[in-house]
Amino acid sequence: MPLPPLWSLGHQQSRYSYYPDKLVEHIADQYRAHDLPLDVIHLDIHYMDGYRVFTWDKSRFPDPAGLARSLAAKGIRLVTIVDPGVKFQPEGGYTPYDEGLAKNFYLKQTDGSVYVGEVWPGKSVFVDYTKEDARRWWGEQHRALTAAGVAGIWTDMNEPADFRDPSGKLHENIRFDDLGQHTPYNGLRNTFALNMARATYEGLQRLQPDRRPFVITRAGYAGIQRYAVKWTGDNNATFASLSLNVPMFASLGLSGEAFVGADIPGFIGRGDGELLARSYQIAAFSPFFRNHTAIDSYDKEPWRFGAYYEDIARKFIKLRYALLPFIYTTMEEAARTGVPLFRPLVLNFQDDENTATIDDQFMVGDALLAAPVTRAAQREREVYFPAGTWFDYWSGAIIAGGQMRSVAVPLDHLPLYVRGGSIVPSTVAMRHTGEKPWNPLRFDVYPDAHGAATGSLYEDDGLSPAYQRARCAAPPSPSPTAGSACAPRAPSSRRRASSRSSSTASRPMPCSSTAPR
Ligand code: NBV
Repeated sequence: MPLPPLWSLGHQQSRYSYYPDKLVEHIADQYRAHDLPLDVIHLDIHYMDGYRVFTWDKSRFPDPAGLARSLAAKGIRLVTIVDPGVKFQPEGGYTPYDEGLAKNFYLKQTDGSVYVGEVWPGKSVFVDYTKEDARRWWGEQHRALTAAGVAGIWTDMNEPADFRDPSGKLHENIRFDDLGQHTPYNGLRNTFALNMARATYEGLQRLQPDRRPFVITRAGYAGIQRYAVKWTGDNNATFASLSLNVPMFASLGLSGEAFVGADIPGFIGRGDGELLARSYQIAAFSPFFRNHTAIDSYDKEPWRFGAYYEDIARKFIKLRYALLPFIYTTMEEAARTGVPLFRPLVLNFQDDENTATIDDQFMVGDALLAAPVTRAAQREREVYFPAGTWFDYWSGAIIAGGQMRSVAVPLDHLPLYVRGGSIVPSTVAMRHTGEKPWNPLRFDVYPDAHGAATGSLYEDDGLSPAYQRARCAAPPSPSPTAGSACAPRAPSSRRRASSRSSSTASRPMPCSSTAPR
């Protein structure tokens, strides 16, 4: 996957759907008033004029650019949903439909006619993204959104969903152009979302060459990570659904999709404060970090559940922001190597057979081990510690590895441990990722049994694709000198540090924040 913009690792809020613009402003203001960090608000399908993609409903959003500017002043970006179904409007008046038709870009049937399905706008047509010029054209359409200041695109319904004939029988007549091979629909359907995401990603690259694109997708195919972040779709607001997070994120990560996440605390159904608290404890470490809810569902912003639960959500949202130096560094590793941020234990401890079946604990990078709670009313759980030395993240207490332990899990507590031998960079929580540089920058050193520890810090502008030019040609130097693998003035830098102490400390030893910046 490409390195994402730093802001896309921040906390995000969505609803099906926030409108009008005043409500969006209100949500942003509530976030700030409640001292809850937030980087993004998502606009779901009701921002469009009659669900016509690449339009704005002018009564709900009379001045989208003004809204984006006002949110930007609060450090919040806008992401808008874009569905593949283009409203079938033969009577005219909808330019994207007319243009796509004139250019012969829509999926056709064996008799040469355009396939007309049905999605939110009613009768709809679908772009044949196997055509390069159609992909380019689709990408260009996003100008209607980026020109208004939209920072990212959320592609949905891209299986593609079609209400006309859920059996798929009618689709048997559809042919993809597929470089003139006219491949039957079923032969390429699974690549529809991949090619749509590619069209979107490359379109954003062309429209905003100085920005890293941010695209979210529901559907995908091998290679989707090159273009889009995967969220796991319409989950239930239940503990049963929450318990799937760890196995799903870990499996997606092992499949090359390192940037993944699920709707917090769940899309369908009500969910309660306890579920919200436990959801945030996992989501704080899932790369994509978004609260979202269904159209007919209860509001699920953290303050809707009462102060007690809101406080727990805040604690974990702030933990996420404080750990961003570590998380961003590990995402850079994922972009460079494919090794994900969110890992099953078996990835880090491949020689430990006990880890092979653990799907209710996870590693965050190489350093952190989390053992979340995914059952209602659970106040104690077993945690497995692979061999080595472990530090309780909260108390600093040392735990010997190679054992199973029972730990107390009050609702405000996530069992979180640091592997001895790690150096974890962190900063202070902020209202949004762009509020200020990571200053103070803190390095917590957790020695192994020999008193040694290593860790990395990756920094760049967080926004532009300049990192691709500046990426170090050589792998990071294992020497303790910071920044030795990159030229000092390069726009990005990865520093690797080691530390060796003569004794094993009973508490992590915070280094000073005076690292050269
Ligand atoms: O666009 C509306 C929803 C969206 O909120 C959700 O996140 C998607 O997974 N969308 C599905 C279509 C309707 C679902 C009932």
